[in-house]
Amino acid sequence: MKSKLFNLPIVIASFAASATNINAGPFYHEDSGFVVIEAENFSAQHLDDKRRWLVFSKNTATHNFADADQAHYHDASNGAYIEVLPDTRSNHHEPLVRNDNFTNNAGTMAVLSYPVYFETPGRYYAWARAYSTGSEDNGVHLGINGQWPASSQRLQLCEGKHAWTWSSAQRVNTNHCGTPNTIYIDIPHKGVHTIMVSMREDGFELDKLLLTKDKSYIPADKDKSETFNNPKPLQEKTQLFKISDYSRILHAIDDFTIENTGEIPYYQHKAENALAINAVKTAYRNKFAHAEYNVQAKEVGNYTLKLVTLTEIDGESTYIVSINNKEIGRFTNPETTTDYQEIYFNMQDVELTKGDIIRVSSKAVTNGKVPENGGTAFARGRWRALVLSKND
Ligand SMILES: [Ca+2]
Ligand SMILES: [Ca+2]
Ligand SMILES: [Ca+2]
Ligand SMILES: [Ca+2]
Repeated sequence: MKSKLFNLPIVIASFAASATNINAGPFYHEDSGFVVIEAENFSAQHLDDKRRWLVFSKNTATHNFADADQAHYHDASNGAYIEVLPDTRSNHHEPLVRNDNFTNNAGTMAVLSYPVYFETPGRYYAWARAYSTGSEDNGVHLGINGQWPASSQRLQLCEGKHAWTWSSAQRVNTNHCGTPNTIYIDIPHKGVHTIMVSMREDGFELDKLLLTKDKSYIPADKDKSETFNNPKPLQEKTQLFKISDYSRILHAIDDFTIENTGEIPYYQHKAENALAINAVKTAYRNKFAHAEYNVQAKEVGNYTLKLVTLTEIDGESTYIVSINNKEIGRFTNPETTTDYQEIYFNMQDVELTKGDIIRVSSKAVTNGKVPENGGTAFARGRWRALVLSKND
């Protein structure tokens, strides 16, 4: 079972490290007309019962497949490469067996996939960095999206034996070594396309692929680094941190109506996305302000309600939730040393009917701890949301 090890693509450290990127593999994109791929970072391999691309690096275990040469990872880009094995035809004395150790039918044996996002469609000249030690290990097919265009079949190396060598030559009947700079792939439109590799001759060793829109570009040595898709971090939420299982969030500012009953009003504290009481006005202190929500037909059902309030250092406000003037919850914020921490108060088993009026009330209070203008500062009864979680 040791050989199974060979089948695993190398995982790039930067992709493996992030917990929020667990499913991300080495996905490529075009960067300014270039796509650079480490061959060992393929996403998938198919049709590999007879021949299979195996990854070689300093971490590779020994194997017992037919193979005429030693491993060549020392000079390989990224310290790793792939070879399609077994290699039962390493020289022309060994018999050629079609669809076994050789195939001119591109896309039928040991097919690798590399998904790439292309911003720029058009013609890309394709180069392969390969290592050949004989005459029967130096041809490979390239393709795109399951197609194997005539322009990208039979990539061939002749020169540069026993060294990692770039080639973009296509083998033709009149020149078995291939015509230099003739392999190309046309990208039909902007979007994700799968660049593909398949076996032509077993024993082929492939280190790296380079696609360029620049016909005169000639890669050298290990050339450019891989062109990875490098997404920016996703936007994380900055509020309602612990709300993860809900049917509907009723936002204090957006969904509640500030009740106009002649009692004290709320104002909208936009920066904190909360309703609040302007406790600068002494007449607004120690009295309840109210806001209401009218239950819609689609919200009828049995719920757990969660009131989200915000702590304030200068007082512990009281909150009341009622439905049709019947109180279903009364809560007081805990003491805090940090302003605007979210506090969650639960109300279980709440039946909501169409037309019900949900009212949230709160009060501006002081705990006498924060001096202000000869007196002490008041908490403003801030709250952010009422969260509805439907019970099954
Ligand atoms: Ca070998
Ligand atoms: Ca061979
Ligand atoms: Ca070989
Ligand atoms: Ca490589």
